[in-house]
Amino acid sequence: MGFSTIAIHAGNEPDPATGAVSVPIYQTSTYAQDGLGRHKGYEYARTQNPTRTALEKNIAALENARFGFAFASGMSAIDSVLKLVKAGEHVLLGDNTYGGTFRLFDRVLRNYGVEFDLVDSSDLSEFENAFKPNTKMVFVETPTNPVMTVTDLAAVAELSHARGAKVVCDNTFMSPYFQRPLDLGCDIVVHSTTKYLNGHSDSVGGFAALNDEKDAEWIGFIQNSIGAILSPMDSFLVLRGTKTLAVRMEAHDRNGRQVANFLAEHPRVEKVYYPGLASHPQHELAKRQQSGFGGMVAFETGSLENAKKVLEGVKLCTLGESLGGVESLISHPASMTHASVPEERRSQLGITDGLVRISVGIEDAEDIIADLDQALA
Ligand code: P1T
Repeated sequence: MGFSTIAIHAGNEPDPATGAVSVPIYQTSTYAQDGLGRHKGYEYARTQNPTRTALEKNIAALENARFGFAFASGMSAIDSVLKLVKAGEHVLLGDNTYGGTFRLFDRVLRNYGVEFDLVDSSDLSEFENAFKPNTKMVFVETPTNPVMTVTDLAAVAELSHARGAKVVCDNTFMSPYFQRPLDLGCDIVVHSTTKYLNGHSDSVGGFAALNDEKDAEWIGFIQNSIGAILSPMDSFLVLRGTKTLAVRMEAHDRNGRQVANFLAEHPRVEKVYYPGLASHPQHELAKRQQSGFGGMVAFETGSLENAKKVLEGVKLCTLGESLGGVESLISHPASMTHASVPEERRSQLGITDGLVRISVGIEDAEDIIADLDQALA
């Protein structure tokens, strides 16, 4: 079956009680049991909820995964997956990730004895040399937030598996519509559903999908033990969102390409980060590994002052954190999403004070471009 058919139907069976075509919001904390130890498969809503179950089946199918778990946020999904790593074990973390992911390793997991090193996972020889005997996991984002560096997932999976490490890929920027990391050899895929999967900037959530039964059992156990579950209402919203994922991603991609091309030709823009541009150093890899380039574009304005003029000069684009919604959002990674990354690291990565990031929405492209044009002027 095709992607859109799966998106609309997987997990979305009519409600057995009423025939409701949309999976209802089962807003309940518990379920009546028929007798001691006799129930309909639902005991307590931290453990199971039918709305969440429907979403878990849906996104797992989109990622071509056997198992899926919906969490309260992208960060709680990532944290729960990291619970596969024990104290004294080592993780290779891509050197450019969402700032919150870096912060989780640096400020939280470190306290629990999880060792990690940052590695440029787009440089396979550096990557290969970074393994240690106790490396159990590799965690990468591709393309990265915000400088859009691409990692060759099949090559990283092969290198990692040969050294006994599992590969986790944060697929938030591409969504399963443009990239399916498990098909490329990764072990686990994570998402902030807050972004493209929900797509309407009205829910915070996260997801983990995988094929290994033993790891899935553990992640399910962690989900229930820690309780960072996605609520019934949010599960409903994301389930509604994924039905239109294909059409939205096509529109984000169309607009993303146009905005990137416009910025690349603009005299006030020093550099554009977008894997869809032929000038992107990993354009060929992106073309091979992704079926589109999406709507995330970052560009260098040269200074904080210039960035501020653009960020405060836009009228249609909204200044704010987050991404992946239907409306265009514009942000300043250095002071917003990546403020927890030390300044020295930020400047090595290109997250300068002059860097501006746009989550290109699905408004009419000419209106987004006109807005950026007047702000740049
Ligand atoms: O915000 P939350 O749902 O917890 O997701 C965290 C997260 C994980 N992974 C990636 C790639 C992300 O971009 C994010 C969140 N990012 C933003 C809020 C942002 O504006 O970049």
